[in-house]
Amino acid sequence: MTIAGSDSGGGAGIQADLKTFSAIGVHGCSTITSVTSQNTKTVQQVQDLKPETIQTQIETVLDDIEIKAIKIGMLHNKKIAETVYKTLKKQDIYTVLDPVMISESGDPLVTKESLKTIKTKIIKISDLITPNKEEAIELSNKQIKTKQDIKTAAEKIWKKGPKTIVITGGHIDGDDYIYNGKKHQTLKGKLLKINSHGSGCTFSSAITAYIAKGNKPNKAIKKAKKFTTEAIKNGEKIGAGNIPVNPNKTTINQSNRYKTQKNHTKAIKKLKKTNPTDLIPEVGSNLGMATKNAETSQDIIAIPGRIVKLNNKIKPVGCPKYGASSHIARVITTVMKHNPNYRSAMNIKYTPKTIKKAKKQGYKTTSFKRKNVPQNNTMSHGTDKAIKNTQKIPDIIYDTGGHGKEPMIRIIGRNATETVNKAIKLSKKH
Ligand code: PXL
Repeated sequence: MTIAGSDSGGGAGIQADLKTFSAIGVHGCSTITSVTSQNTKTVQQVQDLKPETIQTQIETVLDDIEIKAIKIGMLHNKKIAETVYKTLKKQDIYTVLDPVMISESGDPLVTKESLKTIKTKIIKISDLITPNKEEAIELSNKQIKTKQDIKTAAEKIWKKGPKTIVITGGHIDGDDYIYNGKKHQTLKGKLLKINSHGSGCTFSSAITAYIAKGNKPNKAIKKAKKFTTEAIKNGEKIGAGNIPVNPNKTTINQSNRYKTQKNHTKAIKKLKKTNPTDLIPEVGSNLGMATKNAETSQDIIAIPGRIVKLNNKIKPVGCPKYGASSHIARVITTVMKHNPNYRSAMNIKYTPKTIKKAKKQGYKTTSFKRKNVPQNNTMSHGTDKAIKNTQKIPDIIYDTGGHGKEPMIRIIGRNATETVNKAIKLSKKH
């Protein structure tokens, strides 16, 4: 469960916490403390909920649902902080405190009086705390200028109650500093040059989720750092101000990669079963498929070492792998620039008869001449040139070769199985 404020801009607070919980695979409950009216630039208004409403949210959830860990975020006024303290102190649930003080836009998120309750009471009932540099200074009454200052501040905060202190390095050098009462540890990181929004909320709720899943604090912190780094990198500029983190994009990307791989594997299986060996050119063939929103060849799955003809059988040399091709990947990325729904291609042997057969079957064919495109990056230039002559994405882009270059047909499809089905229909055997 998260006990935090709502961010109408969807980047931080309750919204970031619940996205994080679901991305990590736990059921998230929420107690909303305040409703903020904000966008990527500013916090326009803060409406605090009544203390009773906060108390009943917590109690109603705890009364029925087995809460494994709690994260505390924004506690705007003293009454709210006191209520959370009073309601939670009877509990023995692992509690992570994100001692929120100021938003990324520079607006205050807690009153002076509330901060006092956080510093004296809320901190006492917290097992783990995740202050950034400024928050650590406030909590420890200690300036932070050197690495030794970070350690001293952590030790001072530890004395207030939490068993684990993580001073986050987003405003320092990207490393996180952990102290558990016995030893100091540095968790290496990279300082990202992104004005992100919601990273602190995401980090503390990721720790909470990993704790809820049974991880020890140190493991949970490590996993949460990795998770948060990805969420920051995946942020998208949706407004004029700070860039909200995206805790779910990695999961979605992984799911897209899995779906793409499944389709590609099915296509390769069909190719082996139907065995159209006459389609394999001298240099070998490859079948590629890109994920949705692919950006580089690393997002395109293909066969390492290509597909060859061996003992009259179609043989993929290696196992399907992302980033395994450069030629077919360049064809695909170029096609996708014209229409992102066409994410697959396969090169097959060129013969004039094959082109004739394709035309007879109603395939849309187009071609380029090697001598008319730059020698470097022929696949991209050639594909681009060929498509520019057409209204629709063609089924086939071919060229009749050049000095020392085998002529080639490239079949284009929306996915790998469609591409392979188009190819098989051109084989003499079918
Ligand atoms: O990042 C701290 C934070 C916490 N909670 C809410 C916020 C913010 C930052 O803007 O809006 C609701």
